[in-house]
Amino acid sequence: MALDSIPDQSEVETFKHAVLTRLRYAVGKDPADAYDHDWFEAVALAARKYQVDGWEETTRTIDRSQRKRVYYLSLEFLIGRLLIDNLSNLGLLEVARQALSELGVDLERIRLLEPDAALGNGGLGRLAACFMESMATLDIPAHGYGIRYEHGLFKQTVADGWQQEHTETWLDFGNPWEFERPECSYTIGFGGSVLSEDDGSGGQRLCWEPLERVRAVAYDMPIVGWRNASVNTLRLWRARAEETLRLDRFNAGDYLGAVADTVRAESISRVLYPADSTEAGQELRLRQEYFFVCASLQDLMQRHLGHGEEVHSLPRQAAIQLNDTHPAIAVAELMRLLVDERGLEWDEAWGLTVATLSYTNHTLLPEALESWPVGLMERLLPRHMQIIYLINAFHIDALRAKDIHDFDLLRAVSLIEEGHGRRVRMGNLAFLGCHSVNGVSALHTELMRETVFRELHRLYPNRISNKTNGVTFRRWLFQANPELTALLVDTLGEEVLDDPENRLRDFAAHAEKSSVRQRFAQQRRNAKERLAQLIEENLAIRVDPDALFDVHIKRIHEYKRQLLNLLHTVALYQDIRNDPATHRVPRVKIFAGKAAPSYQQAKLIIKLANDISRMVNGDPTVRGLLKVVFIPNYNVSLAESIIPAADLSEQISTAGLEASGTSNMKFALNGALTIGTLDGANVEMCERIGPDNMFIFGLKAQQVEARKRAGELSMQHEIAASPRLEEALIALGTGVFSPDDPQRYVALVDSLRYDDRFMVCTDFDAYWDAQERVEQLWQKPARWWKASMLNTSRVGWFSSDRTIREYAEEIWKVPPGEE
Ligand code: 26Q
Repeated sequence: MALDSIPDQSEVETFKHAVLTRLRYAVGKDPADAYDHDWFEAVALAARKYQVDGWEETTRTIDRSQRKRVYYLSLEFLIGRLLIDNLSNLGLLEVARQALSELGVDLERIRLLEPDAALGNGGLGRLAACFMESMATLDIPAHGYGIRYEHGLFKQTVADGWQQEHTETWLDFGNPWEFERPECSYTIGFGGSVLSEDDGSGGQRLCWEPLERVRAVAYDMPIVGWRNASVNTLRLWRARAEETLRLDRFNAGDYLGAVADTVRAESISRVLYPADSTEAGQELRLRQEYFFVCASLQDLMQRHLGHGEEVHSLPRQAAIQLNDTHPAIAVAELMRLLVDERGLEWDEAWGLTVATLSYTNHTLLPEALESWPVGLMERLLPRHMQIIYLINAFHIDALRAKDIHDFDLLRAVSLIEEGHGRRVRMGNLAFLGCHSVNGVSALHTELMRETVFRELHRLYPNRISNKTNGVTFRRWLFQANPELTALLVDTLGEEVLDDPENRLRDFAAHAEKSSVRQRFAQQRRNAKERLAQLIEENLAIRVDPDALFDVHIKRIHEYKRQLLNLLHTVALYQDIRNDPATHRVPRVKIFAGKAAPSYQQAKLIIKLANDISRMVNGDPTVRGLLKVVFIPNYNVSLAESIIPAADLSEQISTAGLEASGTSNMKFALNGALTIGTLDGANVEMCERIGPDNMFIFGLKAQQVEARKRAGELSMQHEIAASPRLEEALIALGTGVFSPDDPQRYVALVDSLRYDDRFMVCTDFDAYWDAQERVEQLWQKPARWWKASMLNTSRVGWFSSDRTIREYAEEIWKVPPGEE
């Protein structure tokens, strides 16, 4: 069914009935006194009924067929809103719209009442959500495992230009998509000691006696594939105390002590860590990691054995994918389960572990590589620490046996980092304990081989492979942009909905037709008008929908170089002031993104964006030519509104530092042109979209490396050679944008001048020139629209369906279902 086709009336009646029944019996309301939120809940519960029917069927079919299952372990699932996603994949979107309209309710209005489930920080979490949807669509029997955080990523507001964090409360009104499974719970141990006991046959067995025990309770969310394919499960764990009230303490009058253990236990699933790169190892984070790994492994082992299988067939029946090193403790935990609890020999257990597990790396930033202090590990997970030492010893012995004695090599591949304070390197643990290690774009994978895993890669040359990221087109095209989708269906036929990867290519032929081009331009104009309205409602700033919308939305990070864009904004502003007559392209610079609460420099960048915004928007001399907006509280829903309205997508990270990027793909899919460095997946996008349809600039990864090696981080030459840059830096440094505190950006400017780690100054001129090319093309609308349509037409390969097929065939060895 096309997204806008007319629904069958009997289906509409059935759905209406389903909604009314739920409104009455589950929500407890009569239509006459139902609030919008009551309607939202009733509709979600009605949709859920259809999901559950499919869910039972999927579960039964998979159980019967005994197909190999995929387990996707991730501390983050950035799912966003689910109502439209679910209705649309169930083929019920128009049915629901019609049914509700007959009941006098507007689906568009109630869909906004759903909280945006933000159980993730950014790219890695959103990738996990796209993958879950693609696996269901491709009929791959998959289970996602994670944590049911009570509070997702903080809500961001901006006060006087500064980021403020507020607790996020997505569960306040309950979650209609989840099923609590109190009967499905496991005990998770922490601390204590390791005892040696008789194994009953004359030998000794080591046995961990934890001091503290917490329960993990399952909450399941059904994940439905496109056209109602499979319905898979996302199982999130909630921490509960084993004993809610210590009656002994209570009776002794120690009321607080009686609940203290409960608070401590339940804090594990209280809140998502709001950092997207590792910070100094915090105990609670390690507890979260072990908690969900331990529960998930017990659960999948129980399912495996429950089906009459024995442990040895685990790798044949299960593939466990680790989303970054966050679940890497799984290596030691699976060994513990197999050796201590099932009595397997070490070598046999190791073979099974490696064959079952695989690991995806998402970062090369040295400060983001996860490691834990040995002391903390010993205290919290004493048996795991022993196992890690053993893995390390066997590993180093095996190398020595192969006559490898090179001290530097042995030090680099060790699981233990010896420095001031010994630490466990989770990346090396994951590399050794998994049969497959993958990067997320071609460039990133190549750099993994050359940098972080250089030595391990020499020892295991076949272990690393590349799986370039993708995004689900159901959410990022069909749902986010129904108007463009309708145009695609009208020009390419309904097949484009089922096979956009291949069908979109044919859209290129239509780029020549002026009627299609006009409609294409019109839908973009409508999206921009809607975004302009959103901006006006939220920020009371008026922007012109005919201006070029230049968009930079993502986590705020120095390597993502929002600063480079802000310097360009300042330079452009000064240029316009100096000579308004030479400027012909009205532009709106749109920024959005959250900074980790403890990342001071990132918070200062947000303040700078807001300072610049206030100054520029208030200056009558540039009015009409430049506007700057920072939209607060960037999340999945906001991305869905902004991306279809973007003309220019900023993907300008320092080359070599962005593992892949995924918003770059979403923008191109919706027809934005990319201004970007040759970094992450931009490289492969450029190969497919063509350099004429993107604006590529700046140092390449190797050049960045060469400069770092040469120690050329002082930027005096570059700055002296670029009067525009010098002028922009002077303006910032002298408080032109911060008259209330002229010193505010002095340190920031100094760091750009004397230690430009992210090469902002080096790339400035090249970026300026690329922006000039943008303006030249913008002034030739026919050429711009053509390039824009070619972007949509040529990004089909970046579908997460393609990515998942590669994982399934090359890593998991699961045959695709009958698509
Ligand atoms: C680790 C330990 C303690 C606290 C926090 C963390 C932590 C949390 C999240 C570390 C990293 C992250 C998230 C990383 C991330 O989102 N990486 C992005 O992954 C995308 C999907 O592969 C890529 O497209 C991006 O390039 C990459 O930056």
